[in-house]
Amino acid sequence: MIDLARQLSVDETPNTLAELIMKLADVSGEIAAKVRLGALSGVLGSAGEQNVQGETQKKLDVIANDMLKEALLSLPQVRAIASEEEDNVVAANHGGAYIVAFDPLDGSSNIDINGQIGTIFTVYPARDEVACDSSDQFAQPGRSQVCAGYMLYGPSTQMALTTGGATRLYTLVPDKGVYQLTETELRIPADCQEFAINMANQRHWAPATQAYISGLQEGSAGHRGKDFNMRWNGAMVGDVHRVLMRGGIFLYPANTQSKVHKGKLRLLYEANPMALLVEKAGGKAVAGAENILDILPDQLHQRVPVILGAENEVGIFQSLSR
Ligand code: AHM
Ligand code: MG
Repeated sequence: MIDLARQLSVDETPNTLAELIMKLADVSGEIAAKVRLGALSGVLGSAGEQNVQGETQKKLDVIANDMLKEALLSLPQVRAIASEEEDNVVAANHGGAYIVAFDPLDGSSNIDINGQIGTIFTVYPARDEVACDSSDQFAQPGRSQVCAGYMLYGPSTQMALTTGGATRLYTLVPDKGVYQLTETELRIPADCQEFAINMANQRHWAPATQAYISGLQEGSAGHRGKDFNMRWNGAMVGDVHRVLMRGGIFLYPANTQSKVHKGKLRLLYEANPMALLVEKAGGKAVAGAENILDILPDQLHQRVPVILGAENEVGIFQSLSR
C-alpha cells in the first residue's frame, strides 16, 4: 500500500504544498480520535455561541476550528486562512505562498446523533498585491484552487483529495495516524438514478427546480422514463462522498427563504472544493446556469446554490435553469 506522503511525492506535489496537506491530515487524525470517542471525550453539545452566519456553534465546531487554525498558522508557507467559524480572514505568515480555507466541521447537526460529519478544505495561491488579512486574498474563482479535499469521519475516516489531477481516496489507519491510498482514481458515471436533496424545502424552490425534482419522483411513469431513489445525510461531506463512490446527483438549490435565497452552502469552503473534486472525477458542478468553479466571489462567506454529480444529470438541471 502507498501512504499519503509517498503518493504526494509520486504526484510531484511541490514540497511546501505536500507539507501543508500532511499537516491537515495529521490534525484530521486528531479530530477523528475525538469524534470516535464521542460523549467519552466531552466534545458533544452546544458551545453556546453563534458564528458570523448566525448559526449556533457546536463544541466540536469550535474545537476542530481551533486545532486547524493553530496548526496552519504555524506553517511558514501559509499566508492567510479563512474558516466557516471565523468572521474575517486571519493573517498568518507574510512570505507564505498559499492561502487556506476550510469548514472545520461540516454537518454540525449530525454531531450529536453519531452521524456522518467531516472537514472540507481548499488551498489557493496567495496574492502578492493584496494584504495578508484582506478578504480579497480569497477573491479568486474556484478554478485557481491548487488543492481541494475533505475528510469524512464515518465508520472509517477517509480523505478525498485532488492536487489538480485525479480525485484520490485515502483511508486513515487510526492507530498510526497515517492515510493509505485506497482508491487511485474516483470516477462518477455520467448518468444516475439516485438524488440527494432536502425535500422539506420543496415549496421554497424556483419553478424550474420544482419541475426537475417532480420529473425524478415520477420516475418510469414520467417523461424521464426511469426510476430514481433518494438519499439524504444532512451533511454535505456524506452526500458528496456517496456521489463520488457510486454516482448520483446532490442538490442544495436556491430557495426563496430570506437567509438562503442564494442557496445555503458557502462558495469558498464548501462549494468550490467539492466542485473541484467532482470535476476531477468526471462529474459536473453548477450553481444554476454557471459552473461553480467559474464564479468570482464577492464576499468571504458568500452562499451559492450547489448542484453536482453525474455529468448528464447535472446538465439536464442546468438546461432547465437557462
Ligand atoms: P454546516 O457547515 O454548518 O454543517 O452546514 C452545512 C450543511 C451541509 O453539510 C448540508 O448539506 C446542509 O447544511 C444541510 O442543511 P439543512 O439540514 O438545513 O438542509
Ligand atoms: Mg458545512
